[in-house]
Parts: sequence; C-alpha cells; structure tokens
Amino acid sequence: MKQSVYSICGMCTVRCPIRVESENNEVTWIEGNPHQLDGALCAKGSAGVALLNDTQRPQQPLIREGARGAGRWREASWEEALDYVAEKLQRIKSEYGPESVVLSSRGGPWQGMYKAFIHAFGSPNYTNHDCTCGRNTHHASLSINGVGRKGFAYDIKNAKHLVLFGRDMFSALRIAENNQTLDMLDNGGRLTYVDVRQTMTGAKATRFFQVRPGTDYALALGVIHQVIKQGYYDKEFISNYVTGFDELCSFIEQYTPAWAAKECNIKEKDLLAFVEEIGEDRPNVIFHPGWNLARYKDSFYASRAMHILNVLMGNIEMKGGLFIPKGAGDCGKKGIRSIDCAKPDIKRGDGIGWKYNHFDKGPGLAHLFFNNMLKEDPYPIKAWIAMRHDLFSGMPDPEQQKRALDKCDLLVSIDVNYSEFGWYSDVILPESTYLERDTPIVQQKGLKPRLAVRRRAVEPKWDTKSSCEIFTGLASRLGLEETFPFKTMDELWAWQLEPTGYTMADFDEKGFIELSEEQVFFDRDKLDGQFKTPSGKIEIVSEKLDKAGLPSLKPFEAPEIPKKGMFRLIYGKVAVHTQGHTTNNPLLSELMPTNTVWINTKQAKKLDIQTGDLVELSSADRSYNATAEAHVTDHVHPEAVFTVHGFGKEIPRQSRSFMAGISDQKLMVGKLDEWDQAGGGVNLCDAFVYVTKSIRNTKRRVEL
Ligand SMILES: Nc1nc2c(c(=O)[nH]1)N[C@H]1C(S)=C(S)[C@@H](COP(=O)(O)OP(=O)(O)OC[C@H]3O[C@@H](n4cnc5c(=O)[nH]c(N)nc54)[C@H](O)[C@@H]3O)O[C@H]1N2
Ligand SMILES: Nc1nc2c(c(=O)[nH]1)N[C@H]1C(S)=C(S)[C@@H](COP(=O)(O)OP(=O)(O)OC[C@H]3O[C@@H](n4cnc5c(=O)[nH]c(N)nc54)[C@H](O)[C@@H]3O)O[C@H]1N2
Ligand code: SF4
Ligand SMILES: [Mo]
Repeated sequence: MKQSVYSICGMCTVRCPIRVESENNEVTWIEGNPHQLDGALCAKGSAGVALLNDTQRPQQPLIREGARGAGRWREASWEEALDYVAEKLQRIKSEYGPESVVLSSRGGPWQGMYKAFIHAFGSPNYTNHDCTCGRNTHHASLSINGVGRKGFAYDIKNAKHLVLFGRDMFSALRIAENNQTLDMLDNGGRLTYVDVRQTMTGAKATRFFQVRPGTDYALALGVIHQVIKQGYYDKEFISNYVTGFDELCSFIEQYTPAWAAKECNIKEKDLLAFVEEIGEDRPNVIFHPGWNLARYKDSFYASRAMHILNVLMGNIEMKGGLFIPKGAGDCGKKGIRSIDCAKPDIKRGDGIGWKYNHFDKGPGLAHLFFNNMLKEDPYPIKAWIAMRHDLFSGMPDPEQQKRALDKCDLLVSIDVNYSEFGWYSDVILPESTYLERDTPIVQQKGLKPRLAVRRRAVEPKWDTKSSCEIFTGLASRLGLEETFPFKTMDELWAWQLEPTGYTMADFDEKGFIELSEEQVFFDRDKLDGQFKTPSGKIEIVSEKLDKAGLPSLKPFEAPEIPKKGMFRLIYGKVAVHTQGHTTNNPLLSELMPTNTVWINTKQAKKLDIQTGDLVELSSADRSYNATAEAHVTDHVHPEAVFTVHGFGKEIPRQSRSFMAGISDQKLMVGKLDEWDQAGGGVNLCDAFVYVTKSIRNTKRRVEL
C-alpha cells in the first residue's frame, strides 16, 4: 500500500522538514516538505534510502567479546543487551557513585530526553559535541548579548549584504539558509566570503578574501576601525542598547585597515572598498558569527567581533537583519511539555561550574573530561554512554581519548552505524534510522514559530529501536520510571500537546503546526529586557569575562608560522557528506569515495608534488602517518593544507569507507589540551603536520 508521511530528515543535524513516500514498507521517494522547502533536499537527504537499506549498519544489539577495538562481537537480544547495560550501570553507581557515568550526545532538540535520563540516574555529567563545533560562537554571543548562539537568527532573504567568515554555507549546508541566500543574490544582494581557500560559497560571492589562516579576528578589527572612522554605525541603537562603545573606540584605534591587510595577506584597497559597500548597504548587512568555530585560539574573539559589527550596523530585530527567534509565548500560545529532570547538585567531572565559572553549564565541555579521567580528578569516571556522538571522529586525538576511556568499565554506543567509538566500545545499541522511528514533538523558534514531529515512514528493517524506546527500556530497569512514564509514543505525544490544545491530527495537513500566521517582530524601540546580560544591554565590555581574568577586547596576536616542512592542517565539509558518518553510505560513497590533500601550487612545486601524487602527512610528534592523493591548487593559502573531514575510517564491517582517504582528527595529536580559554572550543585548526611526497608513488618506485 502506498503511504506518504511528513517527517524530519536525519541525515545531518540541520533536520530539514521532509515528505516521505513508501510502498510495502519500502521508502520510494523523499523530498523537502513542499510547504516549507518547495521540495528541495540535498544529496545526503536523498541518500536516506541508502542508509535505510544499508546492510553494513548494525542490525541487532552487539556485546563485545574480544579486546576493545578487536571487532569480535556477540549478537544479543534487546532484553539481554539492555539488562547487561543496566546491571553494569547499577554496579558502577553503587561502587563509585552515579557521577562516575558520563552521557554525551550530538545535542539538538531531543537532547532533553538524554539529559533527563542521566540526571535521573543521579549524574550531572551530560555533555555534547559542541566543544568541537559552536561553543566559541555560543559563548561569544552569551558574553555580548546575554543569549546563546541560537538567541539570534538571520533574515538573509531580505538582507542587502551577507558577510561570511569561513561559514562555507554552500558546502556545509542548511537548505533553508541556502535558498534564502540565493534569493538575496537574485534580488541584487551582495555576498562577501572570507576563507583561507576557495570554496563553493566563495565561488558564488560578490567579494572574496583569501586570508592567512587564523587572521579573521585581525580582518574584523580592521573593518571595525574603518566603520567607526567613516561613521558607518547606528548611533541611536548604540546609545539605547549598548555599553562599552567608548572603550571599543579607543581599543580599535591601533587596528588600521593597512595593519589588518598586512596581517591577513590581503589588499588594503579591497578592505576599504568592502567597508564602503557595507556603508551603503547598512543596516541590512548581516555578519554571520560563525558556526563551527572550534578552530583557533582566538575564534571566540573573532566571533565577538562579528557580533560587534552587527551591533554597529544596527541590524537587530528588523527585516533583512538579525532577529530574536520567537516561541509559543511570544504568539500568546502555550508551549509543549518536554521530558525533563533537574540536574543533581554534584560537581561536574569536566570542571564546568566550579573550576571554570564563565562557561554555560548546560552541556559543559566534553574535551575537559579526558585529562580529569586519567587523574581521577575530581572523581573516577567509569562509564561513558555516547548517544549519536562519535567521539573518535568528532574530537581530536582518538588515541589519547582511548587512554582515558580505558579507565572505564563500560562504554556504550547508541548509533545507527558502527561509529569509530562504537567499534571500540563494549555494547552497541543500534538505533532505528530516522525513516523507521517516531520522535518527540519539538518546538522550532523563529519569526513564525512552529511545532514539528518526526514520524516513521516504514517499520524498522532489522532488530533496532528508537532512542526513546532505548532510554525508556534502560529507565525501567534502573527504577527511573518517574522520569519516563510513557509506554507508547502516542501517550508521550498526547502528554506533550496537552497544554497547547492541539492534537496530532493538526500535523496532518502540512507536517508542522504554525503557531503564528504572521512574522512576529518585537518593537525595536522596546528591546530592553531582551538582552540577558547583567546590565540588560548589549555589553561590548563584559564583567563576567573580567571576573574570569579574560579581556573583553583582546589585542590581536598573529598566528604561529608553520615550521619548515610543516603546514597548518585545515579541514571542512562537503555538500555530499555529513561529518564522519556518511562516508560508508552506499550512494554517497559513490559520489565521493575518498578525500584528497589540497596543497598550494608553489609549495607543491618545492616538494615535487603534482595532482594525483600520493602524499604522506605526519602528525607533529610523528606518531601518526596517513597517505592520500594530492590536489595541487592556487586556491589554498600556502601555509595550509586542506582536507575534507570524515574519511580515514578503520571499521572493517564498513567496506566502502574502510581505510579510504585520511582522517584529520587522527593527525591532531595532543589537541585535546589546546582550547580557547575564553570560548571553550578546541583549537582544531592549530594543528601542524609534516607533508612529503610518499614513497608509495608508483612513479617514484620506478625511479628508485
Ligand atoms: N554537507 C554538510 N553540511 C553540514 C554539515 C556536514 O557535515 N555536511 N555539518 C553541519 C554542522 S554540524 C556544522 S557545525 C556546519 C559547519 O559549517 P561551517 O562552519 O561553515 O563549515 P566548515 O566546513 O567546518 O568550515 C568552513 C571553512 O572554514 C575554513 N577555514 C579554516 N581556517 C580558516 C580561517 O582562518 N579563516 C576563515 N575565514 N576560514 C577558515 C575552511 O577552509 C572551511 O572552508 O555545517 C553544517 N552543515
Ligand atoms: N577534525 C575535525 N573534527 C571535527 C569536525 C571537523 O570538520 N574536523 N567537525 C566538528 C563538528 S562541526 C561537529 S558538529 C562534530 C560532530 O561530531 P559528532 O557529533 O560525533 O558527529 P556526527 O558524525 O554528526 O554524529 C555522530 C554519530 O551519530 C550517528 N548517527 C547518525 N544518525 C543517527 C541517528 O539517527 N541516531 C543515532 N543514535 N545515531 C546517529 C553517526 O553514525 C555518528 O556515528 O565534529 C566536530 N569535529
Ligand atoms: S541539509 Fe540535507 S541532510 Fe541535512 S537535514 Fe537537510 S536535507 Fe537532510
Ligand atoms: Mo557542527
């Protein structure tokens, strides 16, 4: 029988709305929700069918038999696997206390459920992936605006100028944002793109700056200087809502466009021309504050500078600018209920909230656990549950992580795939793919806030379960039914919707429930109270940072120059893969089976490297080597080599991605300990590698 359901894509964490057709329990068609995306979907979204049918994903629970990572697994029933995990957790709890269990997840709108589970268990140690993603941006926004990185959204479609610093949006996709940007360009808008290499986004830009790696902050300081000098800022907005502007003016005096151009390896006249453009286009100029900004030791300050530029443009809470996302309450409606449990009042194992007080306590900072685990400080960590989180792909230096995780008695991976972490773990609890599972209702804030829900398109192909069923199953074994009292998804949905007056039938027409028909803007003259800083204003100088011994306006320090024979290792996304988890997808692995190493033409010449030659990359301490093909190009800065993240997998059951290409995170040896002290993000782009032509080149062998 033919069926059609509205649902939510799960091929990456953007979670686009989709419509899925199926027949006889087979998915036959997926498209973007026509009411929101006009049917548009990316290649990864279309390849969801291949994930569903992939026989190289775990098909039932697995319990480790041999040594960790050896790949010997015993197939288990769900009863047995959940009993096994629950018993171990109970034993660890009674011997070491509940706080010795960490649960990490990919974050996102459903994280409340995972957080509630670990809190109900008695541990404060919930963490997520964000220390290698958006934490610097998040903390930058908190320090200036008093709200986190999702406290503002962008009306790109109506903007006149979008400025992106390394936000490679046409590779690192978000379909709705991509469509908006294309509309903006069609309407005559301008796109300025800054990167150390040319990208899909740079190719669409009206202005492109190829900067020296790690100098975004310098460029932003030069732009701020010139904007203030030319008077291209909104004086009224600043006097109403901003503190610290005078301090900014004196700080910025030294950072002239000529200075910035030199630091960034760009032309001063181009910087000046850019400032003239934004002078014309303001207030509808949007500076994107960055997404994955776990890059350099000053990325937090670079992101703060973007926020400051937005404030100078005076673009807040207006069409074609930044806006505060609205929720149910802002439309006079009641919000949904969500599973929740208060955090136990115990010190966190990563030091957030007692050793480090200036960070958001929510998910803490995952990388800070590992050293503490080795020292058992402040207490031993004995179990790590990774829910939709591949620590060994998403975090640097998996070997160092393993040394800390080896102190654990239990490692659990809840994943739809074999992840690199899962392969090393003790138990794999396979989650049903997003096409096979229902998930709780979520509220999506925006100018027109909505309720959305993921509904299964087909029954699970194999013996897998949804995370909701997995956590409920564990909760009932651990006596935590009070937090998870739901027996069925229908019960949970009904409970969630009860205060709102809506029913599940209200999702039928469009797949979502619109909480407002009109866009909701706040009165721009009454924004007091919207900025959750101590003063209630946008704070360019932050007392909280002061208290933590950190400057609000930090002098620029030029990034290190690579030593002879070494390059800075830069990574990024491509449109056809998601992080590290689609390189084995039957369709996507065909589109892009491996990665290459981009190297600048002049540097390649010195090393006698041509496109197609094999090159060897070695970590700074020479403990890890990897070989891939070179891609010689002018479009990457001479100090850096670039590769696409997600390759170099070593999971034998994934034959398509096994040993294909190189892994950037394995080359980042020692980088768990290098992080932005103000923003909390790991400095992933502060890794250096040796690059040589490989002796494995057949041509070279003949020569030898
Ligand atoms: N297709 C696809 N889309 C995705 C994802 C995915 O995995 N695949 N993941 C999603 C997620 S979780 C995230 S966080 C976002 C990430 O979105 P982005 O942050 O936009 O993406 P990245 O590809 O991590 O990094 C973008 C660029 O930073 C550049 N870069 C490196 N050093 C510098 C520098 O010093 N200055 C400047 N200006 N640029 C520099 C790199 O060359 C790269 O092109 O993408 C999201 N969308
Ligand atoms: N060196 C380097 N490090 C990086 C990055 C980089 O580009 N280079 N990117 C950074 C960024 S931006 C991010 S966001 C992080 C991401 O790091 P992670 O959060 O670890 O990355 P993902 O690969 O998105 O997802 C983790 C796991 O979720 C699994 N998964 C996918 N769908 C489902 C599902 O429906 N259910 C369950 N249970 N599991 C699922 C995948 O198989 C994968 O094993 O990595 C960061 N780290
Ligand atoms: S960007 Fe592509 S993969 Fe990600 S949610 Fe949207 S359609 Fe799915
Ligand atoms: Mo990310």
